[in-house]
Amino acid sequence: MGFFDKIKAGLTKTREALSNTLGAVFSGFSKLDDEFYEELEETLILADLGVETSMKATERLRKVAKEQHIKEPEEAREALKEILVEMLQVGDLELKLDTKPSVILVIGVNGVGKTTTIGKIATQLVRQGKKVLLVAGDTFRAAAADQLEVWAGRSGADIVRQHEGADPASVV
Ligand SMILES: Nc1nc2c(ncn2[C@@H]2O[C@H](COP(=O)(O)OP(=O)(O)O)[C@@H](O)[C@H]2O)c(=O)[nH]1
Ligand SMILES: [Mg+2]
Repeated sequence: MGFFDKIKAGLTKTREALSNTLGAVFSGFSKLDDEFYEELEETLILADLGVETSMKATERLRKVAKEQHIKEPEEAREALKEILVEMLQVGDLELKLDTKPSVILVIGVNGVGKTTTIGKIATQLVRQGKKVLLVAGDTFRAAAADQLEVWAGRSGADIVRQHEGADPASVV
């Protein structure tokens, strides 16, 4: 499987959830009223697009529909497609790993997907033949390091961890 096919396959669940529920929104309304936009925004959020992106996309659709005199939900579907594609153009996101060693610091509030993302990145880098070391700098909860250890096992990366409450700097 090629790189883009892999990404496509990986996104199958998201894509299916999105197209099923979005389809229902567009076919469930006969006109583009406030209720339609509310339902659309909620559907985008539930399909994992993020609150901010969902709100932005819905606002843009309102604007485009007004400017282009779009009245039918079916036409709006095409307009939304263009809006979402445009919003996906976020520039160069490539990881720059030219230095040896390269360090990726992952930070973020609880539950946003740091550990899962670390697992995914580690898997890709290991597959590229790189030597990957996960470092469990979050020593606040023992479970955080346990979870990272599971991902190290899955991805084939090495791991450095310490006991709960250890000085994160000492682990790093
Ligand atoms: N829907 C969805 N769930 C995710 C995604 N990434 C992580 N999760 C889930 O979100 C929850 C928190 O993820 P985790 O990686 O532990 O977040 P962390 O606290 O930032 O380390 C877990 O149940 C993950 O399975 C994602 O891209 N989409
Ligand atoms: Mg975590």
